[in-house]
Amino acid sequence: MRQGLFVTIEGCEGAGKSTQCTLLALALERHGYPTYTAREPGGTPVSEKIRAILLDPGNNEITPRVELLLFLASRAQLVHQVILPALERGAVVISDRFHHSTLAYQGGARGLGLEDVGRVNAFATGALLPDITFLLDLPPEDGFLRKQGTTADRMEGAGIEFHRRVREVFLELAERERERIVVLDACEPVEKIAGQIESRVFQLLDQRSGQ
Ligand code: T5A
Repeated sequence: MRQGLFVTIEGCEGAGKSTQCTLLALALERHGYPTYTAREPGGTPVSEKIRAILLDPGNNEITPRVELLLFLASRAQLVHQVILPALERGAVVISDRFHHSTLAYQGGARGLGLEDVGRVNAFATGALLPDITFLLDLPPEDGFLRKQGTTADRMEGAGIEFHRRVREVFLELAERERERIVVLDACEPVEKIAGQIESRVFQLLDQRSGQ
């Protein structure tokens, strides 16, 4: 039975997701909450091998459907090997990206369709959904500026129009799921964003312990 809290952090390239996942985990651990942090794609030995295939810029023959299925294969392994057991133990699980990324990148920007992608994702995850999602929003150009000097992976090399579409779909999803997705301005200072995320997560944990 699921008892923990499942938090996901989403956004375009360089939005600050990894930074905020780390800060949230540290804050939770300081308060004594058992915490597990995962990244997507990846997070298990098998999923990390799939990540390497997906991000290798040399794999330019991968078709959109194969890309989708590889992201979901990585996620299925992560969910069943790590996330569900951690939630059952009562941990707070923080995932650096989850299904909203698949909807935005593969469903929207690659054109596979939100409904079809949503259905295959539900099959892969057993319909696991986050309790809350933080969408770190910023123009993709600004995210790429932050990553200047690093080598672009296969997804980053998809072009600026692709990444603009990703951002648009993230914002559309946030409109549709106002009860689950909190949109935060990723241009704000790191500490301010961290404070916003922490206060919402601790509020949810307090609500649960009061039940
Ligand atoms: N993908 C993933 C799909 O297409 N479908 C899917 O289903 C999934 C799960 C993953 C790729 O796969 C795609 C999306 C991606 O293209 P990745 O390497 O994990 O690849 O890429 P990202 O998740 O985008 O990770 P990044 O490292 O690019 O970005 P982050 O984690 O958002 O940013 P972060 O925290 O590393 O910060 C980047 C830089 O900005 C600074 C940091 O110090 C760092 O230098 N920074 C800030 N600077 C100013 N103000 C702030 N508020 C800042 N916050 C961070």
